[in-house]
Amino acid sequence: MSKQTAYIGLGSNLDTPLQQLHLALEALHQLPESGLTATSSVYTSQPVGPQDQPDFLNMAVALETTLDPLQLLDYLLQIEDQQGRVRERTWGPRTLDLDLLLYADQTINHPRLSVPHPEIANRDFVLTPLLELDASLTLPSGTPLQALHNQCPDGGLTRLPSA
Ligand code: ROI
Repeated sequence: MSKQTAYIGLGSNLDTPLQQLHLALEALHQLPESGLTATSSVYTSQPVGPQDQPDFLNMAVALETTLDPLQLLDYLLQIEDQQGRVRERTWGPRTLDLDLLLYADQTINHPRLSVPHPEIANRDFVLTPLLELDASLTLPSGTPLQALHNQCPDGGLTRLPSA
């Protein structure tokens, strides 16, 4: 496989979220056949879905990798499990969520994986950090993420000062 750029979204709203993000970054740093090339700021965001849960911390990273998308997905699920992710109610709180948002310019419709992430256009907490990484990013269709962001509901994001 040749080297590709993947974009991954990180989110947490349980068990010291900032620490969850830091642990996840360390784990991503250790991935085989891969290198982290950019990390966004961390943002606080209001929960999308049920409101009776804490605010989230969200960020995004760019990863250069020769892993194929399903191999990368398996590593992301492993990292979620290592950090104690328990899948309970749909759209409920979580210690760590790692979403494969974009993989090169590929469109993937696989039973285990949809890329671009199907909710990308509706989620300020995904679009804002992605645009911070690269303001010229587009979907495989050519639609600029900036255009999606202009239409997206305001997610009540606040950028945390960088550590
Ligand atoms: N809401 C926000 N703000 N951030 C998330 O990462 C997030 N993740 C989710 C749901 C529960 C849909 N809501 C979210 O999975």
